[in-house]
Amino acid sequence: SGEVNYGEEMSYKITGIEPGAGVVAASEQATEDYDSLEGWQVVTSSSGAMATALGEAIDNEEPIIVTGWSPHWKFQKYDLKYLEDPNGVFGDAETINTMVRQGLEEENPEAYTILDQFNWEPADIESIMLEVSNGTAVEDAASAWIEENSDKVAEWTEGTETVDGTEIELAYVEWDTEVASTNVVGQVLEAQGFDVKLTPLDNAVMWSAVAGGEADGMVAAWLPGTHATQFEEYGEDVVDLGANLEGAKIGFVVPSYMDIDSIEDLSP
Ligand code: PBE
Repeated sequence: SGEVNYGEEMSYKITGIEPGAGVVAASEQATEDYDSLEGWQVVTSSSGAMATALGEAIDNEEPIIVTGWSPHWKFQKYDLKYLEDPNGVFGDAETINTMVRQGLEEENPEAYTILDQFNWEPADIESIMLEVSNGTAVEDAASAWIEENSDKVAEWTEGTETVDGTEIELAYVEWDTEVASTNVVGQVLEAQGFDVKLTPLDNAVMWSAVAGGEADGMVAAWLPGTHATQFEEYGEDVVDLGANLEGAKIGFVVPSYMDIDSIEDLSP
């Protein structure tokens, strides 16, 4: 492999997502760390635009490299592979953690406990993301999942009592993963009697909002690698409730029909 000049075919462009995403920062780092990516550029856009570009490239059997992550519905919809990353720029498997503001445990113990107990598997979140990618409203996909998984949800609310309109605000970023998880947790809290507000923000703003107490929490911290910069800046001012999902990953993702396996198979 490595003989096809994909660089020229792609104008040396990697299809990125939102500028604030950790996967974009890691991708830009990769273009500096790999000789094979000299002269390549990460073009930022949005998660939605990335998904559209990926779908179009696959329809036309054209080469494309996207800044990808798992869990994600694209792996269920298309035949894709991660490019090997021998330099380890994208890190290993990650967890998605829940972070809450200081003082939440004392001031809102029921919400704190539910957020602390929230925990699920890649297959759970992927099933919701797939529905949403097929056109179902996220509110409907989330409520259907909750209905079908009442055992799991009961574990999250275990030991808590219902409340009467206590306010709780969750920050998130409009990435497919976070849209799914935040909506599920929001609906579970609502069913327990909370007055829930879900606030979409830029990544860094999400972290600073929880650190500064403007938001009560978030379920969108990708660690240890993807949000290392944000964790370094805000980690001491947030309360880390640990992983809500294990087996997350980021990297360059390409259609399986591309005749390369590693970042090193590309050429400048
Ligand atoms: N993501 C999805 C985010 C974290 C969740 C991989 C696009 C990021 O890169 O920051």
